Amino acid sequence: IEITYQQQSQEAQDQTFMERAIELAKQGEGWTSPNPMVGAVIVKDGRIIGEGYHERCGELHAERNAIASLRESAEGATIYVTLEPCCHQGRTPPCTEAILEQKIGRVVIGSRDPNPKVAGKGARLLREAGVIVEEDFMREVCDRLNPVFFHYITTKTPYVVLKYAMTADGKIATRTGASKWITGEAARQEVQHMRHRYTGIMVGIGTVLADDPMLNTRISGKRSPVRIICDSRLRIPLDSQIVKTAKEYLTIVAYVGKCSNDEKTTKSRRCSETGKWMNDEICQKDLSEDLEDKREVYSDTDNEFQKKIQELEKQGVRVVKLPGKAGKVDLKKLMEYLGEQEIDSVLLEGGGALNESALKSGIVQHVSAFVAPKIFGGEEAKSPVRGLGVEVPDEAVKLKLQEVRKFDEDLLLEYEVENE
Ligand code: AOF
Ligand code: ZN
Repeated sequence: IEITYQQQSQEAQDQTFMERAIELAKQGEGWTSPNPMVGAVIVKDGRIIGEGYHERCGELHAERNAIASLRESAEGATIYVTLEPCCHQGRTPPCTEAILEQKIGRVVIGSRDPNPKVAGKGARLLREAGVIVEEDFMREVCDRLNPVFFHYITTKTPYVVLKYAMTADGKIATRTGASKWITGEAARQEVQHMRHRYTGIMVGIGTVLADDPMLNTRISGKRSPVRIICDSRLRIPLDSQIVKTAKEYLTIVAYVGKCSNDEKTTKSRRCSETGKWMNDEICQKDLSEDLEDKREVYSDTDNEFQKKIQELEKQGVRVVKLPGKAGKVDLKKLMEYLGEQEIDSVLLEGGGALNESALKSGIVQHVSAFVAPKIFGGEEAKSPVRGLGVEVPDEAVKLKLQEVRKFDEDLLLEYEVENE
């Protein structure tokens, strides 16, 4: 009975300290990218003697920060860390070394680190050095800290969050296009937090032309995201808010180029509004996306085009030419490019056409859908995802409900996307 009691109390203690480590990890939210959020707590004789978290990419890891806070020896102590300690030389030296140097006796780990440079090697190295290592402790809770990191480190492309606010009947605007506001103050404040949390924010050129948005974070002390505009034909106005503030907020405009074969291309393209093929001949055939690509030859040698690029660059915009897919920026390629720029996550804020392309191309990992307690009605009133949509329910993009949150009377539905 005595032993059972002790075991239970040890487990309860472990939980308390891991919870503290999780709380610490969260303090790095929005600042650690492309690194994970990690917290660490060092405990001796049931007392916390050191704690820390990963504050910013390039700076010390959680374990080393916890060690730096020590005011006494950690020999024989337990360290609780929300992620497997690293064992590689990255921007900073391996945490396993620091743990061994301190002669810490036990390491309790939450999440596993899928970084190929770590991936179990950190835990093994500690074990081989004689340290007691416990893995997967409160793993699910710890894993919830870092879906972005887990995706980015394994795919090298950003974790994309599709976010929209709609009425209870699925409208993002009224028939006249008015959309201010769908949700209330508290929900809109949460969107501001999302902009801090994710590294990039992306919209289509249609949204820029219609709303002239800033796409920044309007909470002092918070980070603003890198702004990414999908603008295949480079239509962004030089006097738009985005361009005017590009020196202040990093801004990437992705374009495809002018189609040298424009007439032929428009003819053979399926109209995204009506779903009709613009050319009956091709309508009969199954026009694969590859074929569409071959049909379209893009060039940006046009003088007018070059001038626009120069002017945008002068204003501080980073203009990036990408391959096209059916006349639009190939989103998979764009994600690869953003990944190379260490953009580990993207908040996708519409519009409906870009949302559709994003879902279709399989780049979306998560959906954050706000639902406001009101009904707009109207056939002409837009919904979050445009295009043709699927033909049968079986073809739907499948989601897995993760969490339901409430902001006053608005709901926030958090879904993971089940990409094949
Ligand atoms: C930890 N504790 O607090 C963090 C870890 O370039 P570096 O040196 O910052 O290393 C980044 C990698 O280290 C990152 O990809 C992930 O595998 C791990 N992050 N590990 O033990 C931490 N932030
Ligand atoms: Zn480390």
